[in-house]
Amino acid sequence: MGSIAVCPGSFDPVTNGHLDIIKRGSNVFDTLYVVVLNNSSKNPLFTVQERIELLKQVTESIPNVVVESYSGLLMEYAKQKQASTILRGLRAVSDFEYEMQITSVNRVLDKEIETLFMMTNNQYSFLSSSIVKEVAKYGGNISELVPPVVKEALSKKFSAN
Ligand code: COD
Repeated sequence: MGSIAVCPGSFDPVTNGHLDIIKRGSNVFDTLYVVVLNNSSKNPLFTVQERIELLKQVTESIPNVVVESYSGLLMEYAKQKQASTILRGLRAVSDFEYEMQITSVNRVLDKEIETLFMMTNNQYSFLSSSIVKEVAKYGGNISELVPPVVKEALSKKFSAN
């Protein structure tokens, strides 16, 4: 069995920053599960199914990436997949406290599975799903921030509202 990692997130929606971490992660691990989970402190714009569809479309050329969703705890999912590693992206110092908190909780839940952090590509250090939604909502140009299918999905969402 090769190396297995899980890249968890809300992905509401997937951005070029996420995609960069997913691509680089897929070069490091034999199999990378990208999993859409619930973050109870966020109020999502896209349904889980919509987020999965977008992730599948933007990762279809990466053969060792598998996209799924899970409604329980991240560590339960990782155990089911026999993953050795949780892969997270780090953007700025502001991410640190939050990441340290969830990593510490996850370590209490499972001591065997390690969390690894990949530094953002400088080009995407400012980028988040929230920023993208904010710009798209007011009709700004998000072409450099998200893949074309995501741009289209966002304009549909906001024109429907
Ligand atoms: N550059 C680099 N990395 C980035 C960028 C960028 N521009 N943007 C985002 N990332 C990284 C993030 O740092 C993160 O590692 C990943 O991409 C996903 O980001 P988000 O914002 O989509 O996902 P989060 O932070 O909302 O994910 C939180 C979880 C859903 C993983 C968490 O809430 C969770 O595990 N939920 C399941 C329930 C659970 O197990 N809870 C216990 C632990 S809190």
